[in-house]
Amino acid sequence: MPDPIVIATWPFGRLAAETALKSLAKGDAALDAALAGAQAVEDDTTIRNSVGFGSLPDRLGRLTLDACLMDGRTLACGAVACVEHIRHPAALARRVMEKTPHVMLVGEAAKWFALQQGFPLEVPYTAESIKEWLEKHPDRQKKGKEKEKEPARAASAEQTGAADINISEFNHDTVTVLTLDKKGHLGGVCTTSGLAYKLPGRVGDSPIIGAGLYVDDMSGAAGGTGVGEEIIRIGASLFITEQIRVGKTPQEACELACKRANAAAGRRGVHPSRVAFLALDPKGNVGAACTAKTDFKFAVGQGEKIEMRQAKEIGPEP
Ligand code: SD4
Repeated sequence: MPDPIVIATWPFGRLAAETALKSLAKGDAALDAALAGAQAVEDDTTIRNSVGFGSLPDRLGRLTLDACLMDGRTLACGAVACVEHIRHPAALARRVMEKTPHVMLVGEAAKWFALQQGFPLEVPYTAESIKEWLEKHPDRQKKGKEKEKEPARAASAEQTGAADINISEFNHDTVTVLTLDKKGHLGGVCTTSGLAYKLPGRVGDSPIIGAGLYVDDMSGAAGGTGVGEEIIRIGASLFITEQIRVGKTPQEACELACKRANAAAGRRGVHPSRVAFLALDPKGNVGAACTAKTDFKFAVGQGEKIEMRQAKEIGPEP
């Protein structure tokens, strides 16, 4: 049996990996360990970018959270999307998985279910998150720049809000935690507040099984982070695990997903967005890759050690 292992997205993945590794060392199941790791990041309100309370809200100032999880033993899975005032959306997703016949609950109804399950309603904002949200609001930045633009272009960006739905260094980051336990089972959890300043109601890849996360003991575990629209478009996580199923290594499978994302952007005549993938197979092999300029770092925890690694960038084919 391979040693337990955890991998988790972005520099704050270290906290997730440390927490999950302790849980795996005690003999906890992969899913329990992944959830403990993800929850540690949800609980850290200094992580402003986009996980849990204290992160940056949507365009109208509402913090809405998305999460999902999946158990590689049984393909049991659960998800919540666009849920407000609940501190632990990944734990709520687990209740959807365990207490309902459904896979996903959204919005007000997910909050209603949370209350029914005994989750408290809490205020998700901190003084720092409100200050930063106000200061960096794209509409505010735009005001300064608008004078330089011709009026027609400024108006159309205003109408759709779409011009700002991309990634910069401060508006994103999702924690995805993939684990392999002592018994050789895989688990995965993904939790986020999505892209900062997203349009109200927008849901990205993170709570969508097959897009932001997929976990199957018979193939592998995979997760995504970055611009969710691009990850959904190529069904990335299921694609990666299916590549592992037919013999690719997790590294090869993640690189193939980046090539798909690049090709999909090419077909629409746009530059590829920043997306990143990570994957783990049942033997404990790890892979990760990202599109150009994504600068994707991830944590790998095994034995007593947590190591930060830099993912390979895959640019568009010439
Ligand atoms: C989303 N994929 O909501 C998430 C955001 C993210 O790194 O992961 N950013 O689209």
